[in-house]
Amino acid sequence: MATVASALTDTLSAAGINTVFGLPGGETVELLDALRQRDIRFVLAHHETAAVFMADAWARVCGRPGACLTTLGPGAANAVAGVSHAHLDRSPVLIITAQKPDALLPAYTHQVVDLHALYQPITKASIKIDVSNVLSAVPYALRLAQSGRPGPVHLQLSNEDAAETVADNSAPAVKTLQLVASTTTTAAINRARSILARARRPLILAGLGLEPERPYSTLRALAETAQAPVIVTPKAKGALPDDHALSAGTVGLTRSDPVYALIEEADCLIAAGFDVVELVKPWQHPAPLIWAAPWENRDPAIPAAAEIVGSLHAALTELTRGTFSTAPDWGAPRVAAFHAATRRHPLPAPAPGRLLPQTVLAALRRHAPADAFLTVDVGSHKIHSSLEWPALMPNRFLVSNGLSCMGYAISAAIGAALAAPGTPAFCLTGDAGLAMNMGELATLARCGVSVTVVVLNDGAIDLIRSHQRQAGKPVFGTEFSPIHLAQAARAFGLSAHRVMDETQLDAALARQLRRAQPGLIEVMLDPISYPTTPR
Ligand SMILES: Cc1ncc(C[n+]2csc(CCOP(=O)(O)OP(=O)(O)O)c2C)c(N)n1
Ligand SMILES: [Mg+2]
Repeated sequence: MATVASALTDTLSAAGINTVFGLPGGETVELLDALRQRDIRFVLAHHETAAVFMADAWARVCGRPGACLTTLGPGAANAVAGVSHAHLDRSPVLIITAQKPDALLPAYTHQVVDLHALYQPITKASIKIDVSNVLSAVPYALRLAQSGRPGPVHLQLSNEDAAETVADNSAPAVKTLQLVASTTTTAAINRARSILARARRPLILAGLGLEPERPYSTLRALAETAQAPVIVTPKAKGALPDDHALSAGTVGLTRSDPVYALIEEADCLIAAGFDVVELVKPWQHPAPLIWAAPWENRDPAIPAAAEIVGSLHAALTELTRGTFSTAPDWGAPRVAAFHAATRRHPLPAPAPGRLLPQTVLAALRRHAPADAFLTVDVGSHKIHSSLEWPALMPNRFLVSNGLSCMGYAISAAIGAALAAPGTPAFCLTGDAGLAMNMGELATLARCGVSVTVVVLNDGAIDLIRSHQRQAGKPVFGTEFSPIHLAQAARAFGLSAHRVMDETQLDAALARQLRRAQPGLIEVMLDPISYPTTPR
């Protein structure tokens, strides 16, 4: 006899969800047991938000929704930062929480928080599951999470409801999901083509909306046909490989990213899956903008001269068929000149026994195979690596950028490595970001996947200290007693080394790649050369 719990897990399984991340409570034992019976791998995390980050990265790598499981009140509350990340980073994650059954309420209040109220603003829907709707609501939630602009969906299920018997035990097959509603009109395409036909300096902005369609070859064809430089947001890094002649760089890290100079020069902007949630300043550029995305231009709307809503692949293909009058000194020659002009000045010498962030990034690029994952946390190191990491493949640079939530990178590396066994993953994190989610080092050791955590020990929340210095204020509340992170990692069962020069770093990275086991490299960092450090 199927129960509500087994009907739910059957639907997850039919949708290709073979891994669920979470931290259960007493109110989730029915569902947990249904996962076991269905052979769905359950990855026990040490914090609920970490579980959501893992599910997000797993979803991103697999190209299908991720799922995580928490208990009611405290577990669901702990997951809120993770779900906010899935919301602002547009990630299709099902967050399944427990709750007390309606029959016990309102007399029973222990651990009861109104979870619909808590999750409604940060999810596409918050749905109570029981015997009456489990067969329809779960497939609907999966479809909703992926459609239009993707995002998280909350399912709430009590242990008592989970044990109820479902009359019809045949869970409906999840139909081929229609991910984007194609409402593209010929008029919109014609308008866009006529703007492009007049443009002398067209430029493409590619953002997180390339997911889940991944129209990378179409994007490249349009860029090459139009001779349009391509600027990506951090979440789209690698959509056009950074060694391509039209790859101009990354936007969205600071208010004065170098690529804003090119955006100012452009006389036509093609916004492909571009979501201003990734920018740290309001969008204010006068050049006519062609909007192409699987969702409407709202939330917030940016001024657009033409709007193509629907399949990005179809939109970019239609645009490529237009005519172009790009100036000969634009495109690849302009990108080459731009890179030459923005190349970094000579770097300062680091303090003895310390490495510069640029040395770390260059060593990582030397050692990491082109298809390796790099997950990056939030802080000065994120700004630096988002701007300067040469991404050679799409979907390999994973970052929290809509929410920009610390603690993301270690969990995302675990989720990505579980989704793509055999592909090495590197996690670049600040010391404060790692300390925030340190328990996941134990999850990493237990999972045994090939993740190398590279933690930058500068004893500071450096990005905030830089903001203080830029504001001319004394350093206050932004430094902490250094943690011996290699020692801490060993306590969690990881192989770990502290490195103090480039030779030691090279040796440690080479060792990690040979081992193909989880490990940690603690880099003693001198943050003096970060682009965010005031000069
Ligand atoms: C959960 C969360 N809390 C606070 C912040 C604000 N914040 C952004 S960067 C940062 C500093 C991070 O320090 P660390 O991880 O050591 O990285 P570093 O800046 O030193 O490279 C802080 C506190 C945030 N983004 N997320
Ligand atoms: Mg730090």
